[in-house]
Amino acid sequence: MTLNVGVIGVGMIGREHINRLANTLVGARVVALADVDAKQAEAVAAGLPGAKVYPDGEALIASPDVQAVVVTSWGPTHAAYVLAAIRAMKPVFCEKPLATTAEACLSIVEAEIASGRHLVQVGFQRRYDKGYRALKKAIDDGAIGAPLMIHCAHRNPAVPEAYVSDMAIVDTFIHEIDALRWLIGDDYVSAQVLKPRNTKHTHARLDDPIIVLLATKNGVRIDGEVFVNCRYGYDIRCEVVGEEGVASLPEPESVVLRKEAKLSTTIMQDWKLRFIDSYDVELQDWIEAAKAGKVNGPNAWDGYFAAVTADACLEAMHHGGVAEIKTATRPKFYD
Ligand code: NAD
Ligand code: ISE
Repeated sequence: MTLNVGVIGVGMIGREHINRLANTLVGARVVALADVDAKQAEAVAAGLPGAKVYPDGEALIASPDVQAVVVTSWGPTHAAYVLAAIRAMKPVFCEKPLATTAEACLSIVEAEIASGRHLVQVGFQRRYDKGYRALKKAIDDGAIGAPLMIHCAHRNPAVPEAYVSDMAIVDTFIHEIDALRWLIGDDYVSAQVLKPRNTKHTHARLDDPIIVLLATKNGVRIDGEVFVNCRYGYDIRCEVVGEEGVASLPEPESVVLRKEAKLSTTIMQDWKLRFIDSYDVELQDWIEAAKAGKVNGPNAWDGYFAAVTADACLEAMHHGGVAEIKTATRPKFYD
């Protein structure tokens, strides 16, 4: 069976996902598009035989031609579309964030439980990255003993003026928030944010770099650097220190050059290329799971947990000190 997918939001990541659904992956076709920028939606539909443009996301979700929904519109619009998809009992893949407030995420959790079906997946693609999966396997196999500390970094070469301090948490570090919790199977209890001296490459509304400190229920301590004007490349680093050894995220594959008395490899510049394989695997897995009426990837509870953690990081960043991370009790539905 081919899954008929409707995509809401045909911006940057929306077009990337449409392209992989239409040309790279198997088992799905894009039959419907919606975007507040109708012209843009029409332009994308022109390259997709049989795809229809709907006047808004709600109409797309309600259409009997649409069996499953991908939400790639702006973050503040996600919650309403995800709730509408749940009401229509249609599987929905929502790019991060699930919603821009923890309360809205919790209302999605409650609606999904009330529907009695697992319908919601959140776009935390690092769980599908080959390197992160190998790292998790090493930890789960006991290769380094019990984890004690994680040192990680999320570096981008540069960001535009529109990128402001909060985005370092809610757009950027949010990936670490989800990936690290999944990596070690442990929940966070507190957050703190340190601000080193700013790089001269930042602007007035962005503190860059920052260091986020997280503590987990089992006492693991995490330090995560977010440095979005590092200049040299897009660089994701993660080192887990355990009782018996240390496990590190592998570097992306790159040819090693020996030339002019130097040994060198290339560092990627673009996050889309760094995670291209994980986006493919993530959406292929979602297609299969949606057909089987399951959710294998990050679910609504994970989206909620990430939102509560991000809120605590923001509180710590704005007011200093250590912010407690307190969530609702995890419902059995998500066991
Ligand atoms: P974008 O601005 O390029 O595209 C967003 C699109 O949504 C635009 O075309 C806009 O017109 C449309 N839109 C806005 N409001 C809408 C509404 N109410 N209904 C329908 N369409 C609407 O943004 P983007 O970079 O593609 O990001 C989209 C989402 O994907 C964000 O939530 C972002 O955080 C997430 N994202 C995730 C990753 C990842 O690595 N997982 C990477 C980039 C972006
Ligand atoms: C961007 O918003 C993303 O979601 C990318 O996956 C991330 O790695 C990048 O640094 C963010 O800015």
